[in-house]
Amino acid sequence: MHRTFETTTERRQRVLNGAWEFLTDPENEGYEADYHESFPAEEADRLSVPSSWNAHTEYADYVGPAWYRRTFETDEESLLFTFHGIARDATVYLDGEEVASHEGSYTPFTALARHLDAGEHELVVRADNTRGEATLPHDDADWFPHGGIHREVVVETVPDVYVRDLAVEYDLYGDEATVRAEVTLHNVGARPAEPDLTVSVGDASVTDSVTVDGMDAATATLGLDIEDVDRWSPDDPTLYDVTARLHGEQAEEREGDAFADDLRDRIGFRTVSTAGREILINGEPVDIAGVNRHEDHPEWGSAQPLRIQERDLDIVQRAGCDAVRCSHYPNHPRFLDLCDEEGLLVIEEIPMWQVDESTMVSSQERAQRTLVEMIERDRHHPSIFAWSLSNECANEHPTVVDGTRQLKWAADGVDDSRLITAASNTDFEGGTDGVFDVCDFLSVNAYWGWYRDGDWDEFLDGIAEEYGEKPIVVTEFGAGAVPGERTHEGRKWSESYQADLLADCVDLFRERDDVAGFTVWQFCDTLTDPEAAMTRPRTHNNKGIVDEYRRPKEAYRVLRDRLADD
Ligand code: ADA
Repeated sequence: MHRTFETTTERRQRVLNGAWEFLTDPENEGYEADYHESFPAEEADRLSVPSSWNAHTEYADYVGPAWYRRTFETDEESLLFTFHGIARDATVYLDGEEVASHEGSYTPFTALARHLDAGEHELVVRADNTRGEATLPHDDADWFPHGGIHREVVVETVPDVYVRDLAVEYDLYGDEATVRAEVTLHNVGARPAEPDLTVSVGDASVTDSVTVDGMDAATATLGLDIEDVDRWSPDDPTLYDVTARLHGEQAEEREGDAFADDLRDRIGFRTVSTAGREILINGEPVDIAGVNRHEDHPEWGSAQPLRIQERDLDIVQRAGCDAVRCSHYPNHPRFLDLCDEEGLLVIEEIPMWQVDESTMVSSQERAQRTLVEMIERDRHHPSIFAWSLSNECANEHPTVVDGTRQLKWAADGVDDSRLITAASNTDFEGGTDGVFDVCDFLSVNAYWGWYRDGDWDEFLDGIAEEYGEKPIVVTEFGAGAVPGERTHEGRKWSESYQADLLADCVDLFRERDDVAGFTVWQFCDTLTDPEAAMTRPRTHNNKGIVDEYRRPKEAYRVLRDRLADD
């Protein structure tokens, strides 16, 4: 499953995992109208879904378009397809007709096939992992451009009137909550419908009837009050089920034809705020001690089987960490479920990575779309306490500041219950950061002791002075260590150099009252863009505290020892 819990009880849900036919298309010969009939199945390979094709030795370096194909059987019914992640651009064809297209590897998109005939149908997906100047991320991003269907394809049987979306907001007063649930219904039938809609949160529920015209959508907002709320907190991560359920009989013409559909998610009640230099959850200060985590594994590429997600989280927690920065993109939704369950604190980011002034303009629309898609997908996760708008952009330029402010407005429009941040290396580069103004807390990336010599204390003093009374989180710091490189001298690229630097930094950050926390760069060694091979030994970013197979380096032990006494 793509989540850790059932998202529906009424719909028949299938995940189209397993082997799909696969063909690369280096010449970009494109799609012919009858490709679904002429797909050269005898030439096609078989590739597992979900996975990235680059995790298969034969396609390890392949960047370009490729085709996937499979068939499936269905009864006469309407099907809702959700593609949870295709890297990077995708076009989907059902029985030869284009039914969806989407840009961006890390956010989902859907396609609805209305009233399909019973029998066999064909799904063809064109995926292209080529990056360009204005794509997100752009073509200089240093993490590997994995391609393919790397997250689940979920197919659900939906009735004519179904719940298209459920968005829940709440206000908390002590142990009472006022909940507002905005539910969008879609009617793919010709006749108007008036189903009963019940929204439940834990044991509380409210019912109303909603009118939705034929071939139309309608949004209803239902409110309910919850008493004796058990708050979600890192120490006690209580979750509540929220369900939007359609039921009742159709009034006329379709006697006996009952509505039956549901969509389920989970929320946790908690507040997020700042006070002076502190980040507060439920009004209590939290010390953020975490890691940056890319979705990367030698056997799976950017795909994430449940076991890897569970194990990664276990390794993070065993180090004594309580936080994850999803660098640099929306993570798999099931990983966020695990973070909710375990009480982790999460910063989630969009892949606006090292963008200059002109790219801030040319990629603004894409960035806003990705941001809204991320927040709409993830707004119910209590573990996420901050949305990060960008990483290391040219924040000294007014154009970049303006572009980032527009992103903040876009985020606020969907969810204003979390903190906003943007990770900056501007001061490390010797400039002044205009984006910090837009942020609720300052996310600072710096590599003193690695790329450059310098004094961390002085640097942080400067930040604290320059940007006023806001919490500081050091969101990136660290050193590269080739796994197994152990030297008496402790030179760069050795595990001991990395471990010593990490120990000094962590001690310093924890001593300073103005630093609310840190996230180590990075959790595990990850594959980099081949272009970076000459500066990244093994074509990996070796700053992981565990290697790519999650074997601990000395830095992991040092971090665990440091955090153990908490
Ligand atoms: C930057 C960037 C990371 C990574 C890191 C490094 O800070 O945000 O994605 O590239 O540098 O290892 O140099």
